[in-house]
Amino acid sequence: SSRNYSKIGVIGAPFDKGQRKEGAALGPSSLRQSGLVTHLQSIGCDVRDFGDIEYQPTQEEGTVKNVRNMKDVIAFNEKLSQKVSQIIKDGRMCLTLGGDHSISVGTVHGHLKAQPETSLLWVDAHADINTPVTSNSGNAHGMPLSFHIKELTEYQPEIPGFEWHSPMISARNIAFIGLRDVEPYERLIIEKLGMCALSMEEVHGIGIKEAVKYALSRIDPRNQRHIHVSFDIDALDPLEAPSTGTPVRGGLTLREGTELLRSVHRTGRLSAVDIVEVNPLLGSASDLKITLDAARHLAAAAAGYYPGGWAPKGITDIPQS
Ligand code: 4U7
Ligand code: MN
Ligand code: MN
Ligand code: MN
Repeated sequence: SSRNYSKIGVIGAPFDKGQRKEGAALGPSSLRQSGLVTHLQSIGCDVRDFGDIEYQPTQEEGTVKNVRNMKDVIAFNEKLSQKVSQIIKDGRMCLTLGGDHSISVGTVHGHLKAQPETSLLWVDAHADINTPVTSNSGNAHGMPLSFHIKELTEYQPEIPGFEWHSPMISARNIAFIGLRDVEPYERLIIEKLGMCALSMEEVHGIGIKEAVKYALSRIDPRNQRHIHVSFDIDALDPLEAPSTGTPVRGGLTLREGTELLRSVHRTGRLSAVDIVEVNPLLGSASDLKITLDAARHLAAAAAGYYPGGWAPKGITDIPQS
C-alpha cells in the first residue's frame, strides 16, 4: 500500500435546527476537542481548519411549508454552501463536521457548484429523501436529499428565500448504503426514481466491500466523477455510535464504516465528506467517548489512513547499530 494522504479543509457546521433535539450544534467543538483535526495532522495530512460557520439562529419557530425552522435552515446553509465551494476550489477535500443532517443542504450544493460532475454516497440508517409534502415529522434533517434531486423538482413547494438553492444532481448519481428505517413515501420515491439503495440486508448479504464497489459502479460507471460521501453517524450501529438523535439497531460496524470510506478514498476522487448527527448531549460520558472515537476513525479512513502503517519516507534500509 502506498502513502497517499489528503489535502483537507475542515469546516464546522454547528447547526441543529433541522430536528428537535438540542446538542448536535455542539458537534464540531466536541469533535475538535476530542482530537479529530490534530489526529489527521498527526497521520500526515495537510489540514487547514476553516473554523465554524458563524450563525445566530432566529428565535421565531418559522415553519415554512411544513419545514420547521426553515428560515434558519436556508440562511445557515447559504453560508455553508459558499464555504464548501471555496474549500473545494482551493483543491482540498472538504470535511464538514455537523451539525444535524440538514447541513448537507449546503455541503452538497456547495460541492456540486464547484464540481458539477459529482456523485453522492448517502451513508445512513435513514433515506432523508422526504419532500416537505411527504414528511410526517416536519424535520429538515429528514429531507435534504429531496432538495438536491433534479427529478423531484416538480414535487417541491416553492419556499421563499430558498431560490439560491436549485437541485443539481440526478437520482442516478446517488446511492444509499446502510438503510434500515425508511418511510413508505421515501421508499416510493426511491423506487420511482430507480435509485441504488443498499439496506443493511444487502450489505450483510454481499459484504461491505462488494456493496461499495457495486454502489460506485452504479453512480459512477465510468470512474470519472468526484465523490461526495454524506456520512450520518447513525449509519453505524448504536453500540459503535450511541450519542446520536435517531439511533436504529442493526447498523454498520465501525470496521465496515472505515472500510467503506477507505475504499472511496482509494478511487482518488473523494472530494467531500460530511460527518453529521453526533450529539454530545445524548448518552453517558462513555457513550460520547465511543461516538467521538468512531468519528475520528471515520475521518482518518476518509483521509486514506492505512492501519498497517508505512515505512519512513525515502528510507529503504534498517538502521545499523
Ligand atoms: B437523519 C424520519 F420520520 N424519516 O423524516 C423523518 F423517521 O438525518 C427520520 O437521517 C429522519 O438522522 C432522520 O423525520 C434524519 C422519521
Ligand atoms: Mn440517520
Ligand atoms: Mn441522515
Ligand atoms: Mn439522526
